[in-house]
Amino acid sequence: MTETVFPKGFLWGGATAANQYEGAYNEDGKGLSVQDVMPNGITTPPTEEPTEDNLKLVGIDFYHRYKEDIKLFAEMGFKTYRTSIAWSRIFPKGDEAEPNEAGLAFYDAVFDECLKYGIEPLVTLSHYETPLHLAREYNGWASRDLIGFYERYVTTVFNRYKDKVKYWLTFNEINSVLHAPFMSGGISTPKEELSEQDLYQAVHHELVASASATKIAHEINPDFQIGCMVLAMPAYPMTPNPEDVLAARKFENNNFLFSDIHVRGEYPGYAKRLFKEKGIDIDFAEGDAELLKENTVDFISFSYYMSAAMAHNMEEYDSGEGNIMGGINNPYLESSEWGWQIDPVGLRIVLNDFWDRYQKPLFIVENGLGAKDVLVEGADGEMTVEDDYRINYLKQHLQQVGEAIKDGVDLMGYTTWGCIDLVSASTAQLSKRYGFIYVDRNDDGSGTLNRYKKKSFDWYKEVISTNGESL
Ligand code: BGP
Repeated sequence: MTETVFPKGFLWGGATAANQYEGAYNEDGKGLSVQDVMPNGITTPPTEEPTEDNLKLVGIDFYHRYKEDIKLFAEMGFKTYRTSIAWSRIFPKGDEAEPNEAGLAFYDAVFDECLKYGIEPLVTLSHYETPLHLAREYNGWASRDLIGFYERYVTTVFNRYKDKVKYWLTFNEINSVLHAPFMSGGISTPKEELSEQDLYQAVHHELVASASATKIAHEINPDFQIGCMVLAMPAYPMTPNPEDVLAARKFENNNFLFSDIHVRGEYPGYAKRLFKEKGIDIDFAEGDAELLKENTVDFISFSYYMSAAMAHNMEEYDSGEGNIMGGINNPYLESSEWGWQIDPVGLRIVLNDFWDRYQKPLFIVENGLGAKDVLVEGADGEMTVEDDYRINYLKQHLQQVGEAIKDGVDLMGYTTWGCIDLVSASTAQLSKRYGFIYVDRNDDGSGTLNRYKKKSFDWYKEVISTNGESL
């Protein structure tokens, strides 16, 4: 780009989640979360107790190294930093009356450290880390009881951090409850035994909890900006056959359903039809409809990793192995080492779709390339990673973001996923790396935990310092 199209004050930064990098899983009063019994990612059932092979128990030890890490983020020039609060640090079991002071103090220290460098915290309240006790005793978000526990938790942290944090996200990728009920919703019933009724009812509880959190937040501090967070995935028809176009639309609607309710405050007509056809009858408690309608979000945030190709006759095609929500292998796109199809233009499409649909500010809070990095000695004698593939990926995506801004999209910011290497959510491994900063820890748990700047570190630093002009 010869001149920047990114607005003044654009929030450049990076994103993480507590369970994937903090470690210290049982320190200072923290209770267990669902992640502490998920050593193998989403496809394998949870273990009874935490096991040593679970990389998340130590993570990348951010809990003890946050000063060093935030300093590196500041060196890159981050304007914002997305992290989550581990609910089980604040309410170790999730249902007790009083919070854990040591947990609250930890996030005070983290946010203070960010603010010291002028970095605005962007905080996810629930990022795949429901307290395990709530999962085991209540069946997680399948139970309406979770709404009350969540309200208590968010009220506590909103009050505590009201002068430190302005931007909040209620639930990470809320639509993922349908695909990963234990990880995303703390639902202990095995997936095969869950009906769609159960799943959509659980989502309803989260949507009501999100609206309630939005209400509480605005009462505590009217300046708070509350966002929803959805996993975004545009869908393309495999052919111009109208039946394929319709199949693609239906797939997209399965995702829009969530943002529609967050932003417009009511279930859309197509959802009512879908539920009728599937025999789903959502149990609305008294006041739910009003709460949803009156407490819509201030902005829409989303993760973007890939698009999906759809047809009415899916069985006749090769399925896109690796694509998180399924779909057909798109012959026009390349794939990452994990089979995730790479589609920068899809990001422009998704931005325009959201903007046209809602006319509310947008925030890209996850995007990036998971890759197998190799640590080598750089020209200056320091260890580094020559990650030109990551630079290319991010550059192509950001150029499309620039196009979307030129299209008229109102975008608040962009945070790359896993700005420092962390444990992967789907595979629970460390070898799927996203960071600008390499962390010396391997899938077998070995490593010094030392941090090294990758080539992309300086590249991103320049993108930020030129407000995107260097792209
Ligand atoms: C999103 C999650 C993140 C993150 C990312 C990358 O779905 O919100 O927690 O992990 O995906 O996925 P993975 O780690 O599986 O590569």
